[in-house]
Amino acid sequence: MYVYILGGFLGSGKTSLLMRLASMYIERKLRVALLVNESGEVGVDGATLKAEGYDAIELPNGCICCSLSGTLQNALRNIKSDIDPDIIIIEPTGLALPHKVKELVRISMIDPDGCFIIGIVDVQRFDDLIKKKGEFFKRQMHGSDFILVNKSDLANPQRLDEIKSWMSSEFPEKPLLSISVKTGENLDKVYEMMK
Ligand SMILES: Nc1nc2c(ncn2[C@@H]2O[C@H](COP(=O)(O)OP(=O)(O)OP(=O)(O)O)[C@@H](O)[C@H]2O)c(=O)[nH]1
Ligand SMILES: [Mg+2]
Repeated sequence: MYVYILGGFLGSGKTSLLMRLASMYIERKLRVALLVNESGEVGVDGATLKAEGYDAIELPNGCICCSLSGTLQNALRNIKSDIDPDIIIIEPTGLALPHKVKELVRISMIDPDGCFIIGIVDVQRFDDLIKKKGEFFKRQMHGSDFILVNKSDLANPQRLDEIKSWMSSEFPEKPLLSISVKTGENLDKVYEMMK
């Protein structure tokens, strides 16, 4: 069993990607469990600091496969014992720090074969995010095993290159790929990276 955590700011495309990946796994007859942590927070300008103190994740009632579980760790243990999927994909809120989620996975004792963080960057709001929440953004990306620059359909090639250069100078060791969940660009490559 492999666990993937989708890290990325509010609106970066986590849920969209989660659904596309889930259907790719299902098409290939793999069992996938999704854990989504709704933020319920809209217009959360001042909430970034609050998110930095995130210790545990409370799952919403609408949690896809574990509506009885109150916490991420319980949910993970229940998923493992009840479903035992090939893949678990977790979407924390856009204000969570994914490396903290990874730590929760580690101490939950579900003992996955691997646990990876996928960082998602929003092309459309890139400048704004860097300007207003640059430090938080970097902390969010810091723990990623690879980084996806999403919404490539909304940027011209030059702009896309600028963003990718910025990301690779900031995170030189991390694999980087531009994708569009909307058009499907490079999603097959993402799938390959995840196996
Ligand atoms: N043009 C374009 N829009 C996209 C793409 N991916 C996602 N979106 C749109 O971006 C918006 C936010 O996408 P979500 O998948 O809800 O993003 P999220 O990260 O789950 O958002 P939160 O859970 O609120 O943090 C939606 O309107 C999506 O349709 C893409 O590749 N291109
Ligand atoms: Mg979402």
